[in-house]
Amino acid sequence: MKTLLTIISINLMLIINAQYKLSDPEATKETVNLYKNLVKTQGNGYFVGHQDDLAYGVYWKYQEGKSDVKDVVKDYPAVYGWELGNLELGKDKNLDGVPFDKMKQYIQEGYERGGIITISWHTNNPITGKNAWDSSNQSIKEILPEGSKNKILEDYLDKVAAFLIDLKGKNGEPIPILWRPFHEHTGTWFWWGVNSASDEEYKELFRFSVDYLRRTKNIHNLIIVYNTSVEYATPEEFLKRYPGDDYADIFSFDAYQRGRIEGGEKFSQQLDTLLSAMNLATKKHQKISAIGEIGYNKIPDKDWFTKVLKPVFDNHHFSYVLFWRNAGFKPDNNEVEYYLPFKGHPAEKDFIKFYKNKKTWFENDARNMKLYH
Ligand code: BMA
Repeated sequence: MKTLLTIISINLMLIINAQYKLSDPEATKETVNLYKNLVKTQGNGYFVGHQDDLAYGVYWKYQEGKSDVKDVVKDYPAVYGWELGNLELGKDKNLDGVPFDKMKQYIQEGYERGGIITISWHTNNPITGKNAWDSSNQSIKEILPEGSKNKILEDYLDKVAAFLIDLKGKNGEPIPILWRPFHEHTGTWFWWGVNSASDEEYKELFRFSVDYLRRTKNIHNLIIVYNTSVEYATPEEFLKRYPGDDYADIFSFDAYQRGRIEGGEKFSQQLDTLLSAMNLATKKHQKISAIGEIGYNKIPDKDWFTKVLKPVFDNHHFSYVLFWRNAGFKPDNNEVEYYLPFKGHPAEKDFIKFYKNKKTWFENDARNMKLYH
């Protein structure tokens, strides 16, 4: 009886997984392998990631091999987040000061060790020339095909393409990238957000950019991440600006706890709602789900990981979660920002507990899973 049930459930898994298809039919071998492995492992646990992990931590910058995560749990994160903002302007450092040539090395290192790479892009506003947070435009028509400023967007994408093309593994193979452009689009703060681009304009921007990288630039190592902020409660709302099945592989949202520690319960409930609604959408469209960004700045609650996150994470299927960056002190606005504990932080013990949980996968787990094979 038990064997029969196992056979049925394995076959059922195969049938379900067979419907999953990467949006780029020309994707490279390693990209297809990564995608299939993300589909296969989803639900058994989740990969844990960190933005800018290898570049700096709260009290250090650019030290070979160092990582706040590794200092605490003796393992690197499974997912490495990197950010391309300012690359489009021809600068040699991103908007947070990370040199692009170093970023390339870190990406190669993480990939060679078996980790997963995801990239976001707080791109400059091509209409006003100001930064990503300038949402003063009420339309983005000008930068879409036929628009008078379409060339500026193409020029930005050319710079992104050159960077992506340069990301190669030891054998010269393109490194698969989870590409998360025009993120948090349900919010109002970015120039591609809800107050600054209509739903149709947003979809067109998304499709145009993906097509440009795929077709014009012949880039086929991207797994595309569709990413909202927290402004939805139903799958329909989540998909309001969805560019279509050929333009997305992973569905995700970004969410942060803010304010008092007592708000933890409310944040758990919010995560539960966001994951439930998103997962109805992922099921319908046969896509992978993930949490694109998360955090509670400075982690004021020393039990946050196992008390607030773990219970709700354990109740849902999703592939990975990315904690935002350990920026430390930011001289530009005199603020301190970090989302994972460093050695000596009060939440260190709790994060180690979170690490030891079977469902959380860090780099050693990812390497053992041979995600690119
Ligand atoms: C924000 C903050 C900023 C940073 C931006 C892009 O959430 O961390 O300091 O410039 O992300 O990485």
